[in-house]
Amino acid sequence: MTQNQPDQPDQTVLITGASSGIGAACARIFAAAGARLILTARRLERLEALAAELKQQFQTSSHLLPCDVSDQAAVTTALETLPPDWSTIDVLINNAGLSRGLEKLHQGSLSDWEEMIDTNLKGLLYVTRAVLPGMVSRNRGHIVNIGSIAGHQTYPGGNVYCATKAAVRALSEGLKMDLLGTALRVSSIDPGMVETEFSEVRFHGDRERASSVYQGITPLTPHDIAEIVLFCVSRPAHVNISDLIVLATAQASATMVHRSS
Ligand code: NDP
Ligand code: 8X3
Repeated sequence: MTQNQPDQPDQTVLITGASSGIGAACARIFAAAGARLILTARRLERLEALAAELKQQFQTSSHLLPCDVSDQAAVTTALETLPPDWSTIDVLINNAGLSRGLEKLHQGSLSDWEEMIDTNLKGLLYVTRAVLPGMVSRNRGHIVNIGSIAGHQTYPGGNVYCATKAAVRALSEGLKMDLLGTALRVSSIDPGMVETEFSEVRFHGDRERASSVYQGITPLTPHDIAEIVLFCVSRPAHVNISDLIVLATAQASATMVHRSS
């Protein structure tokens, strides 16, 4: 499956936020490529259903790790107590994340801000801190962070969400620098509009408002992004795709979208 040992398809890939959207699509595409999967998210029943599907379709071995990435103690314990045959992680896909609200900063909800910062930024750090030492000691591994166009360009009401994704971009850059001289690779994949549960979560379950986000355009699909993640991971060992912005054809920037009426 991957660049380092193409003759060993059974690399172990840990995907955060595997219960939905881009994370679930990554699970499917890496399973099809022959990977073993560590699937994490808070909703265990969804992970169980996904693992059963992948077992049936691709004979995939999955290890389920129900976990809230914003709970530092839970993350550390979960990763420290992995069974020995699951503790060598080759690829980490830091995908778990969310947006909450689209209010102007002076009207924003502090709990929404905290949830975004704790998940998108601190959660990514906790998981990475727990997984990375093993990769460094083996001199082998690939970290893929799912950033966003929002980490490159801020949009009205995006304030704190955009700040967390700008932070993810800075962390990806910093990590690449810190790992210079090792064989480890770091990639940031930064999508624009992808139709997932993202907008429903942003608007606290308001499905009508969420679906209006994608009205009149053909948005990216989670599978589109998963294909790109797999492409990054399967490049030859000397190729590090550092940062990729991926937009729907109908989107030109964080704020410019062409909608057919
Ligand atoms: P979804 O809402 O469909 O999926 C989000 C995933 O993150 C779920 O699996 C959810 O699992 C998990 N998650 C959220 N909070 C936590 C938490 N505290 N602990 C563990 N897991 C958590 O959205 P997407 O697939 O769209 O989002 C995936 C990533 O892609 C996010 O980082 C998002 O910011 C980014 N992104 C999305 C874009 C889009 O337009 N959709 C564009 C650019 C980037 P559970 O609730 O079961 O814990
Ligand atoms: C998600 C895409 O444009 O809503 O990161 O910020 S956007």
